[in-house]
Amino acid sequence: MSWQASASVSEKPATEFDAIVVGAGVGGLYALHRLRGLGLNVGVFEAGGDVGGTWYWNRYPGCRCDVESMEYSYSFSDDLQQEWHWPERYGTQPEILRYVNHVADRFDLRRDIRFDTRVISGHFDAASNHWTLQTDRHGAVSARFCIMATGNLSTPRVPDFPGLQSFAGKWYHTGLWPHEGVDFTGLRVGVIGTGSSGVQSIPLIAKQAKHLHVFQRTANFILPARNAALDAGTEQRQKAEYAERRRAALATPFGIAGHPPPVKSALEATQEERDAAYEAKWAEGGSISFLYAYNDLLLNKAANDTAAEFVRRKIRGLVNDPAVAELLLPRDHPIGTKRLILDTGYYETYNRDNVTLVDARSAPIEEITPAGLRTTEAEYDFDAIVFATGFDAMTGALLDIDLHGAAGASLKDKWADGPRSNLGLMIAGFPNMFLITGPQSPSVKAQMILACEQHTDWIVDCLGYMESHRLVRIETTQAAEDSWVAHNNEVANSTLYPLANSWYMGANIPGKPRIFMPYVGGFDRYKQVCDEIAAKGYEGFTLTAAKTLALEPI
Ligand code: N01
Repeated sequence: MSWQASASVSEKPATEFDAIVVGAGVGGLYALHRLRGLGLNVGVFEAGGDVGGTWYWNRYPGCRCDVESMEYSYSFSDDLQQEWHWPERYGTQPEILRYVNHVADRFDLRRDIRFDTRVISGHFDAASNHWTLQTDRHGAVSARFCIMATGNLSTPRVPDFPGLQSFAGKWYHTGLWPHEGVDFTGLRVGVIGTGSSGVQSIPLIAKQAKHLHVFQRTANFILPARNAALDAGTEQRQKAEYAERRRAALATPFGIAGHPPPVKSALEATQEERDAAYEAKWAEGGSISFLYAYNDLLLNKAANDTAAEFVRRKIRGLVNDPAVAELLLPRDHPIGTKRLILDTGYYETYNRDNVTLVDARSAPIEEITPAGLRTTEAEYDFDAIVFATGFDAMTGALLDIDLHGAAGASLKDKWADGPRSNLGLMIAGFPNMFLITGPQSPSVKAQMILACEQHTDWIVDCLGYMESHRLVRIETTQAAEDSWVAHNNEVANSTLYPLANSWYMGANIPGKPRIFMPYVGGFDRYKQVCDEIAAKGYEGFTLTAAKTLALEPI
Protein backbone atom coordinates (compact mmCIF):
# COMPACT_ATOMS: atom_id res chain seq x y z
CA MET A 1 0.00 0.00 0.00
CA SER A 2 1.29 3.46 -0.74
CA TRP A 3 1.42 4.62 2.87
CA GLN A 4 2.96 1.39 4.02
CA ALA A 5 6.50 2.14 5.16
CA SER A 6 7.95 -1.22 4.15
CA ALA A 7 6.93 -4.74 3.38
CA SER A 8 7.52 -6.95 6.37
CA VAL A 9 7.65 -6.82 10.14
CA SER A 10 11.13 -8.26 10.37
CA GLU A 11 12.70 -5.63 8.11
CA LYS A 12 11.68 -2.66 10.24
CA PRO A 13 12.24 -1.62 13.80
CA ALA A 14 9.53 -2.81 16.15
CA THR A 15 8.64 0.76 16.98
CA GLU A 16 7.17 1.79 13.62
CA PHE A 17 4.02 0.37 12.20
CA ASP A 18 1.44 1.12 9.56
CA ALA A 19 -1.25 0.69 12.18
CA ILE A 20 -1.25 0.29 15.93
CA VAL A 21 -4.10 -1.47 17.72
CA VAL A 22 -4.50 -0.76 21.42
CA GLY A 23 -6.03 -3.77 23.16
CA ALA A 24 -6.07 -7.50 22.42
CA GLY A 25 -9.63 -8.31 23.45
CA VAL A 26 -12.20 -9.59 20.97
CA GLY A 27 -12.16 -6.23 19.11
CA GLY A 28 -8.38 -5.83 18.92
CA LEU A 29 -7.79 -9.40 17.75
CA TYR A 30 -10.23 -9.10 14.88
CA ALA A 31 -8.78 -5.71 13.95
CA LEU A 32 -5.29 -7.24 13.80
CA HIS A 33 -6.54 -10.09 11.61
CA ARG A 34 -8.30 -7.77 9.16
CA LEU A 35 -5.56 -5.13 9.02
CA ARG A 36 -3.02 -7.82 8.23
CA GLY A 37 -5.29 -8.81 5.38
CA LEU A 38 -4.78 -5.31 3.93
CA GLY A 39 -1.05 -6.00 3.91
CA LEU A 40 -0.35 -3.65 6.80
CA ASN A 41 2.40 -3.97 9.34
CA VAL A 42 0.43 -3.97 12.60
CA GLY A 43 1.54 -3.70 16.21
CA VAL A 44 -0.88 -4.53 19.02
CA PHE A 45 -0.25 -3.32 22.57
CA GLU A 46 -2.11 -4.99 25.42
CA ALA A 47 -1.98 -4.18 29.13
CA GLY A 48 -2.90 -7.73 30.13
CA GLY A 49 -0.59 -10.72 30.12
CA ASP A 50 -2.54 -12.48 27.36
CA VAL A 51 -5.43 -12.11 24.93
CA GLY A 52 -9.10 -11.85 25.92
CA GLY A 53 -9.75 -8.35 27.33
CA THR A 54 -12.87 -8.56 29.52
CA TRP A 55 -12.59 -12.35 29.58
CA TYR A 56 -8.94 -12.17 30.62
CA TRP A 57 -9.58 -9.89 33.61
CA ASN A 58 -13.04 -10.90 34.90
CA ARG A 59 -12.42 -14.31 36.49
CA TYR A 60 -14.73 -14.04 39.48
CA PRO A 61 -16.81 -17.08 40.44
CA GLY A 62 -19.87 -17.46 38.23
CA CYS A 63 -18.64 -15.08 35.53
CA ARG A 64 -20.57 -15.87 32.37
CA CYS A 65 -21.82 -14.06 29.29
CA ASP A 66 -25.45 -12.92 29.19
CA VAL A 67 -25.66 -13.41 25.41
CA GLU A 68 -26.08 -16.97 24.19
CA SER A 69 -22.91 -18.79 23.08
CA MET A 70 -24.02 -19.48 19.53
CA GLU A 71 -24.52 -15.72 19.05
CA TYR A 72 -21.65 -14.40 21.19
CA SER A 73 -18.85 -15.56 18.90
CA TYR A 74 -17.04 -14.35 15.79
CA SER A 75 -18.89 -14.60 12.51
CA PHE A 76 -16.01 -13.78 10.15
CA SER A 77 -14.86 -17.37 9.60
CA ASP A 78 -17.35 -20.11 8.85
CA ASP A 79 -14.71 -22.77 9.53
CA LEU A 80 -14.19 -21.28 12.99
CA GLN A 81 -17.86 -21.15 13.85
CA GLN A 82 -18.46 -24.66 12.55
CA GLU A 83 -15.56 -26.27 14.38
CA TRP A 84 -16.01 -24.64 17.80
CA HIS A 85 -18.22 -26.46 20.28
CA TRP A 86 -20.06 -24.46 22.95
CA PRO A 87 -21.10 -26.80 25.76
CA GLU A 88 -23.69 -24.53 27.36
CA ARG A 89 -26.41 -22.06 26.37
CA TYR A 90 -24.35 -19.22 27.96
CA GLY A 91 -20.57 -19.41 27.90
CA THR A 92 -18.62 -19.34 31.15
CA GLN A 93 -15.62 -17.03 31.41
CA PRO A 94 -13.14 -19.96 31.17
CA GLU A 95 -14.90 -21.30 28.05
CA ILE A 96 -14.96 -17.91 26.36
CA LEU A 97 -11.32 -17.25 27.23
CA ARG A 98 -10.41 -20.68 25.82
CA TYR A 99 -12.27 -19.72 22.63
CA VAL A 100 -10.49 -16.35 22.32
CA ASN A 101 -7.14 -18.11 22.82
CA HIS A 102 -8.10 -20.61 20.15
CA VAL A 103 -8.86 -17.75 17.75
CA ALA A 104 -5.50 -16.09 18.54
CA ASP A 105 -3.66 -19.34 17.80
CA ARG A 106 -5.73 -20.40 14.82
CA PHE A 107 -5.12 -17.09 13.03
CA ASP A 108 -1.53 -16.79 14.28
CA LEU A 109 -2.22 -13.44 15.96
CA ARG A 110 0.12 -13.51 18.98
CA ARG A 111 3.32 -12.73 17.08
CA ASP A 112 2.23 -9.11 16.59
CA ILE A 113 0.99 -8.52 20.15
CA ARG A 114 3.13 -7.00 22.91
CA PHE A 115 1.57 -8.10 26.20
CA ASP A 116 1.97 -6.53 29.65
CA THR A 117 2.32 -3.20 27.89
CA ARG A 118 0.14 -0.25 28.76
CA VAL A 119 -0.20 2.71 26.40
CA ILE A 120 0.30 5.83 28.49
CA SER A 121 -0.10 8.67 26.01
CA GLY A 122 -0.55 9.45 22.34
CA HIS A 123 0.24 12.51 20.23
CA PHE A 124 -0.72 13.16 16.64
CA ASP A 125 1.87 14.92 14.49
CA ALA A 126 -0.06 16.95 11.92
CA ALA A 127 3.00 17.43 9.71
CA SER A 128 3.69 13.73 9.17
CA ASN A 129 0.11 12.54 9.85
CA HIS A 130 1.45 10.01 12.32
CA TRP A 131 0.54 8.98 15.84
CA THR A 132 3.25 8.43 18.43
CA LEU A 133 2.22 6.43 21.45
CA GLN A 134 4.24 6.19 24.62
CA THR A 135 4.11 2.77 26.28
CA ASP A 136 5.27 1.75 29.72
CA ARG A 137 7.38 -1.15 28.42
CA HIS A 138 8.36 -0.67 24.79
CA GLY A 139 9.09 3.06 24.75
CA ALA A 140 7.59 5.17 21.99
CA VAL A 141 5.92 3.52 19.02
CA SER A 142 4.41 5.20 16.00
CA ALA A 143 2.05 4.54 13.13
CA ARG A 144 -0.03 6.39 10.61
CA PHE A 145 -3.23 4.85 11.99
CA CYS A 146 -4.29 4.11 15.50
CA ILE A 147 -7.17 1.77 16.34
CA MET A 148 -8.39 2.00 19.91
CA ALA A 149 -9.86 -1.38 20.87
CA THR A 150 -9.74 -0.50 24.56
CA GLY A 151 -13.12 -1.93 25.54
CA ASN A 152 -16.25 -0.46 27.12
CA LEU A 153 -16.00 -2.06 30.57
CA SER A 154 -12.26 -2.28 31.08
CA THR A 155 -11.52 0.28 33.79
CA PRO A 156 -12.50 -1.32 37.11
CA ARG A 157 -13.60 1.09 39.78
CA VAL A 158 -13.23 0.74 43.55
CA PRO A 159 -15.19 3.49 45.32
CA ASP A 160 -13.09 6.02 47.12
CA PHE A 161 -13.81 4.67 50.63
CA PRO A 162 -11.41 5.95 53.26
CA GLY A 163 -9.40 3.27 55.06
CA LEU A 164 -9.12 0.67 52.30
CA GLN A 165 -5.37 0.30 52.78
CA SER A 166 -5.87 -0.35 56.50
CA PHE A 167 -8.00 -3.46 55.91
CA ALA A 168 -6.26 -6.47 57.50
CA GLY A 169 -8.07 -9.05 55.37
CA LYS A 170 -7.93 -9.53 51.59
CA TRP A 171 -9.96 -7.52 49.13
CA TYR A 172 -10.75 -8.12 45.48
CA HIS A 173 -12.44 -6.37 42.56
CA THR A 174 -14.48 -8.65 40.31
CA GLY A 175 -12.86 -7.09 37.24
CA LEU A 176 -9.31 -7.76 38.46
CA TRP A 177 -9.76 -11.24 39.88
CA PRO A 178 -6.68 -13.31 40.83
CA HIS A 179 -5.81 -15.93 38.20
CA GLU A 180 -5.37 -18.61 40.83
CA GLY A 181 -8.95 -18.07 42.09
CA VAL A 182 -10.06 -17.34 45.65
CA ASP A 183 -11.22 -19.88 48.22
CA PHE A 184 -13.77 -18.29 50.56
CA THR A 185 -14.34 -21.49 52.54
CA GLY A 186 -15.02 -20.70 56.19
CA LEU A 187 -14.48 -16.94 55.73
CA ARG A 188 -16.59 -13.97 56.74
CA VAL A 189 -17.12 -12.18 53.43
CA GLY A 190 -18.63 -8.84 52.43
CA VAL A 191 -19.71 -8.23 48.83
CA ILE A 192 -20.34 -4.61 47.82
CA GLY A 193 -22.47 -4.17 44.71
CA THR A 194 -25.40 -5.99 43.13
CA GLY A 195 -24.90 -5.40 39.41
CA SER A 196 -24.22 -8.31 37.00
CA SER A 197 -20.85 -9.16 38.59
CA GLY A 198 -22.26 -9.21 42.13
CA VAL A 199 -25.36 -11.15 41.11
CA GLN A 200 -23.30 -13.80 39.32
CA SER A 201 -20.74 -14.23 42.08
CA ILE A 202 -22.92 -13.95 45.23
CA PRO A 203 -24.62 -17.41 44.96
CA LEU A 204 -21.23 -19.13 44.58
CA ILE A 205 -19.45 -17.12 47.28
CA ALA A 206 -22.40 -17.85 49.61
CA LYS A 207 -21.86 -21.59 49.15
CA GLN A 208 -18.28 -21.30 50.44
CA ALA A 209 -18.37 -18.50 52.99
CA LYS A 210 -18.99 -18.95 56.68
CA HIS A 211 -21.18 -15.88 56.43
CA LEU A 212 -21.81 -13.49 53.56
CA HIS A 213 -23.06 -9.92 53.92
CA VAL A 214 -24.24 -8.33 50.68
CA PHE A 215 -24.27 -4.51 50.59
CA GLN A 216 -26.95 -3.39 48.15
CA ARG A 217 -27.35 0.28 47.30
CA THR A 218 -29.80 -0.15 44.42
CA ALA A 219 -32.01 -3.16 43.79
CA ASN A 220 -31.87 -4.33 40.18
CA PHE A 221 -34.20 -6.22 37.89
CA ILE A 222 -32.85 -9.75 37.60
CA LEU A 223 -34.28 -12.44 35.33
CA PRO A 224 -33.54 -16.15 35.19
CA ALA A 225 -30.84 -17.13 32.69
CA ARG A 226 -32.11 -20.72 32.46
CA ASN A 227 -28.66 -21.83 31.52
CA ALA A 228 -28.40 -25.46 30.44
CA ALA A 229 -26.21 -27.76 28.39
CA LEU A 230 -26.55 -26.95 24.70
CA ASP A 231 -28.09 -30.04 23.20
CA ALA A 232 -26.48 -31.55 20.13
CA GLY A 233 -29.61 -31.12 17.99
CA THR A 234 -29.86 -27.37 18.66
CA GLU A 235 -26.16 -26.90 18.02
CA GLN A 236 -26.32 -28.82 14.74
CA ARG A 237 -29.38 -26.95 13.53
CA GLN A 238 -27.96 -23.56 14.43
CA LYS A 239 -24.65 -24.38 12.80
CA ALA A 240 -26.44 -25.42 9.60
CA GLU A 241 -28.24 -22.04 9.64
CA TYR A 242 -25.24 -20.00 10.76
CA ALA A 243 -24.78 -17.91 7.60
CA GLU A 244 -28.45 -17.01 7.60
CA ARG A 245 -28.50 -16.34 11.37
CA ARG A 246 -25.53 -13.98 11.14
CA ARG A 247 -27.14 -12.10 8.24
CA ALA A 248 -30.38 -11.88 10.20
CA ALA A 249 -28.54 -10.60 13.30
CA LEU A 250 -27.20 -7.63 11.31
CA ALA A 251 -30.78 -6.60 10.61
CA THR A 252 -31.89 -6.55 14.27
CA PRO A 253 -31.78 -3.73 16.85
CA PHE A 254 -29.52 -5.67 19.26
CA GLY A 255 -27.49 -7.56 16.64
CA ILE A 256 -28.90 -10.85 17.89
CA ALA A 257 -30.92 -13.27 15.77
CA GLY A 258 -33.75 -15.51 16.86
CA HIS A 259 -36.01 -12.96 18.55
CA PRO A 260 -38.83 -11.78 16.27
CA PRO A 261 -39.50 -8.08 16.95
CA PRO A 262 -42.71 -7.51 18.91
CA VAL A 263 -45.59 -5.77 17.17
CA LYS A 264 -48.01 -5.15 20.01
CA SER A 265 -48.08 -2.61 22.82
CA ALA A 266 -48.25 -3.94 26.38
CA LEU A 267 -51.17 -1.55 26.89
CA GLU A 268 -53.20 -3.21 24.13
CA ALA A 269 -53.10 -6.54 25.97
CA THR A 270 -55.32 -7.56 28.87
CA GLN A 271 -53.80 -8.24 32.29
CA GLU A 272 -54.27 -12.01 31.69
CA GLU A 273 -52.57 -11.84 28.28
CA ARG A 274 -49.68 -9.87 29.71
CA ASP A 275 -49.21 -12.24 32.62
CA ALA A 276 -49.19 -15.22 30.25
CA ALA A 277 -46.69 -13.50 27.96
CA TYR A 278 -44.34 -12.48 30.79
CA GLU A 279 -44.66 -15.93 32.38
CA ALA A 280 -43.60 -17.56 29.10
CA LYS A 281 -40.61 -15.19 28.80
CA TRP A 282 -39.66 -15.83 32.45
CA ALA A 283 -39.73 -19.57 31.78
CA GLU A 284 -37.70 -19.20 28.57
CA GLY A 285 -34.94 -17.16 30.24
CA GLY A 286 -32.85 -14.35 28.74
CA SER A 287 -33.13 -10.59 28.65
CA ILE A 288 -33.85 -9.73 25.01
CA SER A 289 -36.65 -12.25 24.89
CA PHE A 290 -38.25 -10.60 27.94
CA LEU A 291 -37.87 -7.04 26.62
CA TYR A 292 -39.38 -8.24 23.34
CA ALA A 293 -42.62 -9.26 25.04
CA TYR A 294 -44.12 -5.98 23.78
CA ASN A 295 -42.94 -3.21 21.48
CA ASP A 296 -43.14 -0.32 23.96
CA LEU A 297 -41.47 -1.61 27.12
CA LEU A 298 -38.52 0.76 26.66
CA LEU A 299 -40.61 3.61 25.31
CA ASN A 300 -43.69 3.97 27.49
CA LYS A 301 -43.54 4.11 31.30
CA ALA A 302 -47.06 2.70 31.76
CA ALA A 303 -46.21 -0.26 29.51
CA ASN A 304 -42.91 -0.72 31.32
CA ASP A 305 -44.67 -0.71 34.70
CA THR A 306 -46.60 -3.84 33.73
CA ALA A 307 -43.36 -5.80 33.15
CA ALA A 308 -41.66 -4.29 36.21
CA GLU A 309 -44.57 -5.25 38.46
CA PHE A 310 -44.53 -8.82 37.09
CA VAL A 311 -40.86 -9.18 38.06
CA ARG A 312 -41.48 -7.67 41.50
CA ARG A 313 -44.19 -10.31 42.06
CA LYS A 314 -41.71 -13.02 41.08
CA ILE A 315 -39.12 -11.70 43.55
CA ARG A 316 -41.69 -11.75 46.37
CA GLY A 317 -42.40 -15.38 45.50
CA LEU A 318 -38.73 -16.43 45.50
CA VAL A 319 -37.55 -14.85 48.75
CA ASN A 320 -38.87 -16.34 52.01
CA ASP A 321 -38.44 -13.33 54.30
CA PRO A 322 -40.90 -10.59 53.23
CA ALA A 323 -38.65 -7.83 54.61
CA VAL A 324 -35.66 -9.08 52.59
CA ALA A 325 -37.88 -9.48 49.52
CA GLU A 326 -39.10 -5.90 49.93
CA LEU A 327 -35.50 -4.64 49.97
CA LEU A 328 -34.74 -6.61 46.80
CA LEU A 329 -37.62 -5.00 44.85
CA PRO A 330 -36.30 -2.58 42.25
CA ARG A 331 -38.29 0.65 42.41
CA ASP A 332 -36.10 3.51 41.26
CA HIS A 333 -35.85 2.85 37.51
CA PRO A 334 -37.95 1.35 34.69
CA ILE A 335 -37.11 -2.28 33.89
CA GLY A 336 -34.51 -2.60 31.13
CA THR A 337 -33.13 0.93 31.48
CA LYS A 338 -30.18 -0.45 33.43
CA ARG A 339 -28.53 -3.55 32.00
CA LEU A 340 -30.91 -6.43 32.73
CA ILE A 341 -29.15 -9.05 34.80
CA LEU A 342 -29.45 -12.80 34.26
CA ASP A 343 -29.13 -14.99 37.31
CA THR A 344 -28.80 -18.55 38.43
CA GLY A 345 -30.16 -18.90 41.96
CA TYR A 346 -29.56 -15.29 43.05
CA TYR A 347 -32.81 -14.56 44.88
CA GLU A 348 -32.86 -18.03 46.46
CA THR A 349 -29.44 -17.26 47.97
CA TYR A 350 -31.16 -14.88 50.41
CA ASN A 351 -33.05 -17.88 51.84
CA ARG A 352 -29.75 -19.27 53.18
CA ASP A 353 -28.98 -18.87 56.88
CA ASN A 354 -25.44 -17.66 56.15
CA VAL A 355 -26.45 -14.72 53.93
CA THR A 356 -27.51 -11.25 55.10
CA LEU A 357 -28.66 -8.44 52.82
CA VAL A 358 -27.64 -4.97 54.04
CA ASP A 359 -29.34 -1.83 52.78
CA ALA A 360 -26.44 0.41 51.76
CA ARG A 361 -28.89 3.05 50.52
CA SER A 362 -30.43 3.91 53.90
CA ALA A 363 -27.10 3.25 55.68
CA PRO A 364 -24.26 4.04 53.25
CA ILE A 365 -20.80 2.57 53.68
CA GLU A 366 -18.66 5.24 55.33
CA GLU A 367 -15.26 3.61 55.58
CA ILE A 368 -13.27 0.43 55.34
CA THR A 369 -11.79 -0.41 58.74
CA PRO A 370 -8.89 -2.74 59.67
CA ALA A 371 -11.50 -5.33 60.71
CA GLY A 372 -14.05 -4.87 57.93
CA LEU A 373 -16.27 -1.90 57.18
CA ARG A 374 -18.49 0.62 58.86
CA THR A 375 -21.79 1.98 57.58
CA THR A 376 -23.62 4.92 59.07
CA GLU A 377 -25.46 2.37 61.25
CA ALA A 378 -23.18 -0.56 62.09
CA GLU A 379 -19.74 -2.15 61.93
CA TYR A 380 -19.03 -5.47 60.19
CA ASP A 381 -16.01 -7.75 60.56
CA PHE A 382 -14.72 -9.52 57.47
CA ASP A 383 -11.87 -11.76 56.37
CA ALA A 384 -12.45 -10.74 52.76
CA ILE A 385 -14.24 -7.94 50.89
CA VAL A 386 -15.32 -8.24 47.26
CA PHE A 387 -15.89 -5.04 45.32
CA ALA A 388 -18.45 -5.80 42.62
CA THR A 389 -18.60 -2.06 42.07
CA GLY A 390 -18.32 -1.86 38.31
CA PHE A 391 -16.34 0.18 35.82
CA ASP A 392 -15.66 3.65 34.52
CA ALA A 393 -17.64 2.53 31.50
CA MET A 394 -17.28 3.50 27.84
CA THR A 395 -14.86 6.40 28.32
CA GLY A 396 -12.59 5.29 31.21
CA ALA A 397 -10.02 3.33 29.21
CA LEU A 398 -9.63 6.01 26.51
CA LEU A 399 -9.36 8.84 29.00
CA ASP A 400 -6.74 6.92 30.97
CA ILE A 401 -4.48 7.45 27.95
CA ASP A 402 -3.24 11.02 27.66
CA LEU A 403 -4.34 11.55 24.05
CA HIS A 404 -3.61 14.74 22.11
CA GLY A 405 -5.01 15.41 18.66
CA ALA A 406 -3.97 17.45 15.63
CA ALA A 407 -3.96 20.85 17.33
CA GLY A 408 -2.42 19.45 20.51
CA ALA A 409 -5.69 19.58 22.44
CA SER A 410 -6.26 16.74 24.86
CA LEU A 411 -9.12 14.27 24.75
CA LYS A 412 -9.69 14.90 28.47
CA ASP A 413 -10.44 18.57 27.71
CA LYS A 414 -12.52 17.74 24.67
CA TRP A 415 -14.64 15.24 26.62
CA ALA A 416 -14.83 17.28 29.84
CA ASP A 417 -18.61 17.60 29.41
CA GLY A 418 -19.04 14.04 28.15
CA PRO A 419 -17.88 12.01 25.16
CA ARG A 420 -18.43 13.33 21.62
CA SER A 421 -17.73 11.32 18.50
CA ASN A 422 -18.97 10.72 15.00
CA LEU A 423 -20.65 7.29 14.98
CA GLY A 424 -18.48 6.20 17.92
CA LEU A 425 -15.83 5.67 15.24
CA MET A 426 -13.83 8.93 15.09
CA ILE A 427 -13.39 12.06 17.19
CA ALA A 428 -13.13 15.51 15.62
CA GLY A 429 -9.59 16.84 16.02
CA PHE A 430 -8.11 13.33 16.31
CA PRO A 431 -7.28 12.34 12.72
CA ASN A 432 -6.34 8.78 11.78
CA MET A 433 -7.56 7.49 15.13
CA PHE A 434 -10.46 5.04 15.01
CA LEU A 435 -12.46 3.73 17.94
CA ILE A 436 -13.84 0.21 18.10
CA THR A 437 -17.30 0.45 19.72
CA GLY A 438 -16.73 3.96 21.01
CA PRO A 439 -19.37 6.02 22.81
CA GLN A 440 -22.31 6.97 20.56
CA SER A 441 -22.14 3.62 18.76
CA PRO A 442 -24.43 0.67 19.67
CA SER A 443 -21.53 -1.01 21.52
CA VAL A 444 -22.87 -2.40 24.81
CA LYS A 445 -26.45 -2.26 23.49
CA ALA A 446 -25.57 -4.77 20.79
CA GLN A 447 -23.92 -8.17 20.63
CA MET A 448 -20.40 -6.92 21.32
CA ILE A 449 -18.47 -9.28 19.05
CA LEU A 450 -20.72 -8.44 16.11
CA ALA A 451 -20.38 -4.73 16.94
CA CYS A 452 -16.57 -5.09 16.97
CA GLU A 453 -16.67 -6.89 13.63
CA GLN A 454 -18.92 -4.25 12.08
CA HIS A 455 -16.67 -1.39 13.23
CA THR A 456 -13.51 -3.14 12.11
CA ASP A 457 -14.98 -3.98 8.72
CA TRP A 458 -15.96 -0.33 8.25
CA ILE A 459 -12.47 0.84 9.24
CA VAL A 460 -10.73 -1.69 7.00
CA ASP A 461 -12.95 -0.72 4.05
CA CYS A 462 -12.15 2.91 4.77
CA LEU A 463 -8.40 2.26 4.81
CA GLY A 464 -8.76 0.32 1.55
CA TYR A 465 -10.59 3.29 0.04
CA MET A 466 -7.86 5.63 1.25
CA GLU A 467 -5.19 3.43 -0.28
CA SER A 468 -6.92 3.27 -3.64
CA HIS A 469 -7.44 7.06 -3.64
CA ARG A 470 -3.90 7.74 -2.38
CA LEU A 471 -5.14 9.43 0.80
CA VAL A 472 -3.10 9.63 3.99
CA ARG A 473 -5.35 11.33 6.50
CA ILE A 474 -8.97 11.05 7.57
CA GLU A 475 -10.87 12.94 10.23
CA THR A 476 -14.48 13.56 11.03
CA THR A 477 -15.75 17.08 10.50
CA GLN A 478 -16.93 18.94 13.59
CA ALA A 479 -20.34 19.40 11.98
CA ALA A 480 -20.80 15.66 11.39
CA GLU A 481 -19.76 14.92 14.96
CA ASP A 482 -22.14 17.54 16.38
CA SER A 483 -24.97 16.22 14.28
CA TRP A 484 -24.37 12.57 15.31
CA VAL A 485 -24.11 13.47 19.01
CA ALA A 486 -27.38 15.42 18.75
CA HIS A 487 -29.02 12.45 17.02
CA ASN A 488 -27.67 10.04 19.65
CA ASN A 489 -29.11 12.20 22.44
CA GLU A 490 -32.41 12.70 20.66
CA VAL A 491 -32.84 8.95 20.19
CA ALA A 492 -31.92 8.23 23.82
CA ASN A 493 -34.32 10.92 25.05
CA SER A 494 -37.17 9.35 23.10
CA THR A 495 -36.77 6.22 25.25
CA LEU A 496 -36.98 5.52 28.98
CA TYR A 497 -33.21 4.85 29.24
CA PRO A 498 -32.22 8.27 30.63
CA LEU A 499 -34.58 7.77 33.59
CA ALA A 500 -32.10 5.38 35.25
CA ASN A 501 -28.92 6.25 37.09
CA SER A 502 -26.97 3.73 35.04
CA TRP A 503 -23.39 3.39 33.91
CA TYR A 504 -24.81 4.01 30.39
CA MET A 505 -25.37 7.57 31.72
CA GLY A 506 -22.04 7.80 33.54
CA ALA A 507 -24.12 8.00 36.73
CA ASN A 508 -22.05 5.39 38.62
CA ILE A 509 -18.96 7.61 38.75
CA PRO A 510 -19.14 10.64 41.05
CA GLY A 511 -18.63 13.80 38.98
CA LYS A 512 -18.81 12.05 35.59
CA PRO A 513 -20.87 14.07 33.08
CA ARG A 514 -24.39 12.76 32.68
CA ILE A 515 -24.80 11.90 29.04
CA PHE A 516 -26.34 8.77 27.57
CA MET A 517 -23.37 7.09 25.88
CA PRO A 518 -24.48 4.10 23.77
CA TYR A 519 -26.50 4.54 20.58
CA VAL A 520 -29.94 3.01 21.15
CA GLY A 521 -31.49 3.67 17.74
CA GLY A 522 -30.81 0.02 16.85
CA PHE A 523 -27.77 -1.81 15.52
CA ASP A 524 -29.58 -2.35 12.20
CA ARG A 525 -30.25 1.36 11.70
CA TYR A 526 -26.77 2.26 12.81
CA LYS A 527 -25.12 -0.15 10.37
CA GLN A 528 -27.23 1.25 7.57
CA VAL A 529 -26.04 4.79 8.39
CA CYS A 530 -22.40 3.64 8.47
CA ASP A 531 -22.78 1.86 5.12
CA GLU A 532 -24.46 4.87 3.49
CA ILE A 533 -21.72 7.21 4.68
CA ALA A 534 -19.07 4.90 3.24
CA ALA A 535 -21.00 4.56 -0.04
CA LYS A 536 -21.04 8.36 -0.36
CA GLY A 537 -17.23 8.47 -0.17
CA TYR A 538 -17.15 9.02 3.62
CA GLU A 539 -19.61 11.83 3.91
CA GLY A 540 -18.88 13.94 6.98
CA PHE A 541 -15.19 13.03 6.96
CA THR A 542 -12.32 15.06 5.56
CA LEU A 543 -9.90 13.00 3.52
CA THR A 544 -6.48 14.33 2.66
CA ALA A 545 -4.08 13.18 -0.01
CA ALA A 546 -0.31 12.99 0.41
CA LYS A 547 1.45 16.39 0.23
CA THR A 548 -0.97 19.28 0.07
CA LEU A 549 -4.13 18.22 -1.74
CA ALA A 550 -7.15 18.25 0.58
CA LEU A 551 -10.55 16.96 -0.47
CA GLU A 552 -13.35 18.98 1.01
CA PRO A 553 -15.92 17.26 3.20
CA ILE A 554 -18.42 15.64 0.89
O1 N01 B 1 -21.07 -3.22 37.67
P1 N01 B 1 -22.38 -2.32 37.90
P2 N01 B 1 -20.96 -4.77 37.27
N1 N01 B 1 -21.61 1.77 47.85
O2 N01 B 1 -21.93 -0.91 37.67
C1 N01 B 1 -22.62 -0.71 43.52
C2 N01 B 1 -21.23 -6.13 32.22
N2 N01 B 1 -21.16 -7.44 32.80
O3 N01 B 1 -19.51 -5.12 37.23
O4 N01 B 1 -26.41 0.75 41.43
C3 N01 B 1 -22.42 0.74 47.61
O5 N01 B 1 -23.51 -2.83 37.11
C4 N01 B 1 -23.64 -0.20 42.55
O6 N01 B 1 -24.72 0.40 43.23
P3 N01 B 1 -25.61 1.52 42.45
C5 N01 B 1 -22.69 -5.76 32.14
O7 N01 B 1 -22.91 -4.98 31.02
C6 N01 B 1 -21.73 -8.41 32.10
O8 N01 B 1 -21.84 -5.60 38.07
O9 N01 B 1 -24.64 2.46 41.80
N3 N01 B 1 -22.58 0.17 46.41
C7 N01 B 1 -23.98 -1.47 41.80
O10 N01 B 1 -24.86 -2.27 42.53
C8 N01 B 1 -22.86 -5.00 33.41
O11 N01 B 1 -23.96 -4.11 33.41
C9 N01 B 1 -21.79 -9.66 32.63
O12 N01 B 1 -26.42 2.14 43.50
C10 N01 B 1 -21.88 0.69 45.40
C11 N01 B 1 -22.62 -2.17 41.74
O13 N01 B 1 -21.80 -1.58 42.75
C12 N01 B 1 -21.55 -4.27 33.50
O14 N01 B 1 -20.59 -5.22 33.07
C13 N01 B 1 -21.25 -9.93 33.87
C14 N01 B 1 -20.99 1.76 45.56
C15 N01 B 1 -21.94 -1.97 40.42
O15 N01 B 1 -22.71 -2.56 39.43
C16 N01 B 1 -21.16 -3.80 34.86
O16 N01 B 1 -21.52 -4.79 35.81
C17 N01 B 1 -20.65 -8.89 34.56
C18 N01 B 1 -20.87 2.30 46.86
N4 N01 B 1 -20.09 3.36 47.10
C19 N01 B 1 -20.61 -7.66 34.02
N5 N01 B 1 -20.43 2.04 44.36
C20 N01 B 1 -22.47 -10.68 31.85
O17 N01 B 1 -22.27 -10.86 30.67
C21 N01 B 1 -20.95 1.17 43.49
N6 N01 B 1 -21.81 0.35 44.11
C22 N01 B 1 -23.49 -11.42 32.54
